[in-house]
Amino acid sequence: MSERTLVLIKPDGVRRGLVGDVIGRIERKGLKIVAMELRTLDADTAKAHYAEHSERPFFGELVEFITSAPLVAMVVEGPRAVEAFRALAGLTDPVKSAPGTIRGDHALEIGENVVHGSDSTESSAREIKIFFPDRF
Ligand code: DAT
Ligand code: MG
Repeated sequence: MSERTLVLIKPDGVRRGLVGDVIGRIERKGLKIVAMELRTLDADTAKAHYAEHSERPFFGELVEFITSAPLVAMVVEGPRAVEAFRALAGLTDPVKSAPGTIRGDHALEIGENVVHGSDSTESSAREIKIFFPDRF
């Protein structure tokens, strides 16, 4: 019944000191952090993670941004963890995202929306393998 999802606190979130806020929300919800690391991504890892967006016009900026400074990568576990974290995060566009969500409370720009959460269990399996190979 339990699922795993890949959560990233992106470089804007780390730079702005929002790591504690995001972790607090995950923990208060009852989800469990089962792996966590602060790291700066190389371009190949970033491109692999965002492969589904490789043809989009913003792909170059996306890779540049996500590799620009340290991020926090974690594996979060719990019942319906994928959907549960997406609900905590809010919508991709922070302005459309309800207050009370991470993006709704902390961001204004689509390109700097504080967190990533896998969008399905297929995506989470793929993404967890990129960030934490051999761990799960
Ligand atoms: P999400 O992060 O909500 O899963 P996504 O997978 O569609 O959203 O896009 C991945 C990231 O790419 C998103 O968090 C921010 C960036 N992005 C998406 N759409 C964008 C756009 N129209 N302009 C600039 N950046 C965009
Ligand atoms: Mg996505």
